[in-house]
Amino acid sequence: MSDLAGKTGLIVGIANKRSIAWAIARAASAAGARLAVTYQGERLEENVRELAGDLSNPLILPCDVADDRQIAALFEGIDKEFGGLDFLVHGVAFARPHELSAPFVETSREGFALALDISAFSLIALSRAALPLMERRGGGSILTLTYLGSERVFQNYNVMGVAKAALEASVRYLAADLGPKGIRVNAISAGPIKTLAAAGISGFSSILQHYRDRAPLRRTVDAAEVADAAVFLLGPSGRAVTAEVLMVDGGYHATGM
Ligand code: 0WD
Repeated sequence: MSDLAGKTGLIVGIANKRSIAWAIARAASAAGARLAVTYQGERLEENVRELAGDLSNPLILPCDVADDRQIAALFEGIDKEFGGLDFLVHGVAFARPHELSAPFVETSREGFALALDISAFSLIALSRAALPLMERRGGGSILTLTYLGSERVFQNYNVMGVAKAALEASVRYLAADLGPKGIRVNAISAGPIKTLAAAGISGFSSILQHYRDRAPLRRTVDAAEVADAAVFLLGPSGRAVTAEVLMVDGGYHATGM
């Protein structure tokens, strides 16, 4: 595949080799893109640097999406090196353990604000910072990752479900705002995949089994399958698609009884 040949992209949300954002980075790189990848703090720097060794000529920069100065510095660095940006992948989410284990009614004000800030507002902040760089390229494609917990109740997903609902609404509002500039904004709603973030949700294995039992394809999905759909949305094949939440979940979302 060379759908992304000559394009430059930014991938935010790589924690380790299981991260969905990493699968997307690999697929985008294989499709010909040159990438900037970020790490959140020193804790993840080594992981990300090691993984990025597989990419061709990557730009590796820090970015904690809770910090406006780091966002500004990130885009300065990208501007300097790439002189513009064709696509952005947002694969970031966070909720405190308390909010993922206590009954939902016990959600704290701070825990709610933090989950919504990191998991939803950050898409707006990154899109705003990417805007001038994408305008310089005559358009762009922005992609985030969401989950069906935005619409339906999954045990222990709690405040993250609320954050994903806000994220999906943000996709639509950003798409309306940026569409006239040729910038598309979409989300992939992935089926459950065992990653670091997923490990924070107790009972996650039983969610996986439920998908194996009930999804029309009778299996779970893997990160490489999500990445293939991402390359479609990021590249020219997806050029007429915006404001969309694409389900990549083996069809689970369509099931009732
Ligand atoms: O089943 C799953 N794994 C699904 C994940 C199903 C459907 C959607 N998703 C979503 C997640 O909600 C998230 O938005 O996909 C996205 C990527 O998640 P992932 O690949 O499952 O998880 P992980 O590999 O942990 O990457 C998320 C990363 C963080 O990792 P940890 O686990 O260390 O918090 O988001 C990053 C961090 O690297 N992150 C941040 N990055 C910058 N600034 C921040 C932050 N403040 N907080 C978290």
